[in-house]
Amino acid sequence: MTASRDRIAQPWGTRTPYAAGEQWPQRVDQFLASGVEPDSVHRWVQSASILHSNGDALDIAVKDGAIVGVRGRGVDRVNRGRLGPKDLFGWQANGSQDRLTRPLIRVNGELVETDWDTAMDAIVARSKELLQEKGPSAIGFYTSGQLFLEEYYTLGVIAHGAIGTNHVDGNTRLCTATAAEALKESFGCDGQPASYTDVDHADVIALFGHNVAETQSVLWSRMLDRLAGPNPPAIVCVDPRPTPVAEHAAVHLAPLPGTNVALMNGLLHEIVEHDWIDRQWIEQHTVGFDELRTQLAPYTPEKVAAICDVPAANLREAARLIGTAGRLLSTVLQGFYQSHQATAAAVQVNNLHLIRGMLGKPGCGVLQMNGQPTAQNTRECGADGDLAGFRNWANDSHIAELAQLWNIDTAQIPHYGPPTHAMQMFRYAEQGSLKMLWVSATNPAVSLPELARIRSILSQDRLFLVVQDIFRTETAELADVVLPAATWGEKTGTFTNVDRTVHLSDKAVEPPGDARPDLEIFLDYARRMDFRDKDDNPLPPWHDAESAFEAWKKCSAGRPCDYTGITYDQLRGGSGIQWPCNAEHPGGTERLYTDGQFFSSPDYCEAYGKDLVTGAPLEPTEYRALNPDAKAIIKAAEYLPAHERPSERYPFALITGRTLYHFHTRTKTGRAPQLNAAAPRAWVEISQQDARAHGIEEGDVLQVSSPRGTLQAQARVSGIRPGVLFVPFHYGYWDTGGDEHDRAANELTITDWDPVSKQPIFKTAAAAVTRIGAGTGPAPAPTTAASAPLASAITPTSGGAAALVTEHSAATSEGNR
Ligand SMILES: Nc1nc2c(c(=O)[nH]1)N[C@H]1C(S)=C(S)[C@@H](COP(=O)(O)OP(=O)(O)OC[C@H]3O[C@@H](n4cnc5c(=O)[nH]c(N)nc54)[C@H](O)[C@@H]3O)O[C@H]1N2
Ligand SMILES: Nc1nc2c(c(=O)[nH]1)N[C@H]1C(S)=C(S)[C@@H](COP(=O)(O)OP(=O)(O)OC[C@H]3O[C@@H](n4cnc5c(=O)[nH]c(N)nc54)[C@H](O)[C@@H]3O)O[C@H]1N2
Ligand SMILES: [Mo]
Repeated sequence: MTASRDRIAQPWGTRTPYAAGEQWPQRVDQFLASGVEPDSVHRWVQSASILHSNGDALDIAVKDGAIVGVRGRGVDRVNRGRLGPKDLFGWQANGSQDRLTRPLIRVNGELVETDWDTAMDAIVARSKELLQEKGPSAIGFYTSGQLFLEEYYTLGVIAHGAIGTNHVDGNTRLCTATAAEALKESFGCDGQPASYTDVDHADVIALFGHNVAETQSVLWSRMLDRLAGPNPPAIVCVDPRPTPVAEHAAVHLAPLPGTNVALMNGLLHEIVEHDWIDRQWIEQHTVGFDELRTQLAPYTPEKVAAICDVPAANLREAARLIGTAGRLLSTVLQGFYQSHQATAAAVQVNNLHLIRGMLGKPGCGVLQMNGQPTAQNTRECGADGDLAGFRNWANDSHIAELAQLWNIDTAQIPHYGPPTHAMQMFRYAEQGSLKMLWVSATNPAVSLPELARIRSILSQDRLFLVVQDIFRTETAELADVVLPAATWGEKTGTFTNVDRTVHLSDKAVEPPGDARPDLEIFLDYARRMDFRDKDDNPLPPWHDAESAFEAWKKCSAGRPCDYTGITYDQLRGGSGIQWPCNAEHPGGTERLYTDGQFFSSPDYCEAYGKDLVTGAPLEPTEYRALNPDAKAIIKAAEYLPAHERPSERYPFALITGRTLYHFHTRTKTGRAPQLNAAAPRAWVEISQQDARAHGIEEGDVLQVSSPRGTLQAQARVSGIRPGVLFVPFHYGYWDTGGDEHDRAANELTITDWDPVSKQPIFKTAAAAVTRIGAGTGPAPAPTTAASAPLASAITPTSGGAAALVTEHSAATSEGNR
């Protein structure tokens, strides 16, 4: 059956219901530019989506050397052909007239066009000068979760190996540092235990601070199809906003922001009290349960209800569902990772599974979610404050392995302390010890907290700032040298989604002008710097994407993220493949920890762990004493109130986050007409109760202020819980024509981070709101999801004929939700 749907109005498309244990039916979504007939497409080139972490496999339609559309890949295990709105429409940004096509260099205060030799020679001259005068610690790299595996591994080898700086991190610090840390704390190593196929088997799915409907919309379609089929799962939702997940939940807990640890301790308390635990599994496979039980004692439902401001009865009901589930799947994302006590809270979700023995079986597992499409690879390849192959910086034999692989001296790889985290790198730049910062594929002038401070750091004369992007972003405007990159569709490489599925993305078209793939840029830098290994061979020795991938395979051999069984050829044609994939598991691995064995032995583990409250690292000897036999680690944490709480002057809790139609700082989605029209400007979500108390109506212009700054936007009176304001963080000022900063959420956010994962806190701050005046109509916020208005007279969000998408499936039932 073939249907045509406005996929701005109906983001999740047509339902294809299925029952527990069945395979998710295929539905192939296709969108082509207007006027392009399917049979006029010249080539379909294999890839996967790059605007979230789901890894939806797709083919890129090419006609006359240009991208003209996309089609989902029905054979793929991840999406079975489906695509989300950003996947369907976002590719149009590639063809934007305002792509960067030539390098830029600052001359007399202005950025002017130049050639590659001039741009690269300026970077090389500054690098050499700094290395000679100040040493490697004067140079830092701030990269992304949006490049390809081959690019991260190359950057990691250049930074950690050839230069020897410890200052290498990614925007993944803002994104999934807590996911990685929570996995290390509980299982001794990064790597997702679960698989997306667990959605097909679960009978309870619990989502913790995760608005999957808007942020991994195809994964939500999978859950919706289970909900529409026989014996559907019960959904538990923990989120202060009325997300689509909350609407479909059997229990929705809407805690005060920043109280997640109290809430989790409350759930665990009930589960232990009722003995809904698997004692034998705990005994055989874990350490630390007794400390947990002691820690939980005070967290009675009544006490927790008071801290979180949720009804005690709902807490009990959520605990009962989770505690009695036969097959429990949990997901965790930014409502935990970017909130107060991030790692401590995320680890308590792992604990739910450890005390119930719910791991490594169909329908049982934890997804400590990723956000960005390639964040998993930033972590695996050591471009973000981890070391390549999930190696442990505090284990000398792991450093020796890397030195041998890279054929350099062990002493050349910095490991005197943990790799520097992003917020600390910006602090070093502020203080002046970091003198050159190379930013690739991220836009910190909009995405970091407390933007007034970030602007002042990045604009300093004494900081040499290199920005490698595809557009002239707010950050590029502050650079000394801007390098024009080729992007997805214009270069080849691999990347790995949340559930360890590796996809290949092939080059479909030529990049615009002189733009070059990020991999080529990094390798060109290495050649011009003349980096060498011990035998005087070029370092890194590889020369293109496939040779970089082959080198990475050697680095991954024997580690949890083992890619040795994967080749580019195997990734072409069929479905993506889940790592580990090696001689023992030639077809890949669906679930980790099926045998209750963990990657946590003291000699093998990625990290020795930290104190969940203070972040103090454990000594190797302490870890060995705690966990000699490679078990999973149950770690308890007490709840502590957030540093910045609502006060008389700033009476609201401010949270920030996403909408379905935009990706981050909108450099791509703001240039896709259907997506931009669906959410053209920023807004502020406020509850009806608070709106009434402040004389605010839908569409009124508000000023929101925090101790850091202010912004102005129209009010959306929504079902958000009272006492909380929500602002989307997508809106910078590249497209306002001016330099006014007062619409970016990060003007308001606080410079503070989780002590364990060092992830900045974007979801716990205090703010005040003032009504400035009436607006011209309702807020420019979508009506389809969490930002839906309470007022019914507002025109629903729609993309009209321009957003019609073809959906092809064997059998479907009608309806969007
Ligand atoms: N459409 C879209 N999709 C995306 C992205 C995008 O920009 N746009 N970005 C991708 C990336 S990089 C990421 S990291 C993911 C993020 O995906 P999500 O984490 O799902 O998205 P967010 O909107 O940041 O936050 C999720 C929810 O956390 C809730 N929340 C806020 N504070 C708290 C709290 O203290 N406790 C609890 N329990 N909940 C809280 C918010 O109400 C919000 O609904 O999305 C990915 N997918
Ligand atoms: N207040 C608040 N702030 C947040 C968050 C929040 O929830 N609230 N979320 C945080 C999270 S989870 C994230 S992931 C970050 C995201 O923050 P950023 O990473 O700053 O956001 P993006 O807009 O994705 O920036 C990516 C940049 O890379 C460029 N680019 C795209 N493709 C390529 C390529 O192939 N090569 C190169 N060289 N460049 C490319 C894009 O044009 C864009 O400028 O924001 C964080 N900041
Ligand atoms: Mo993210």
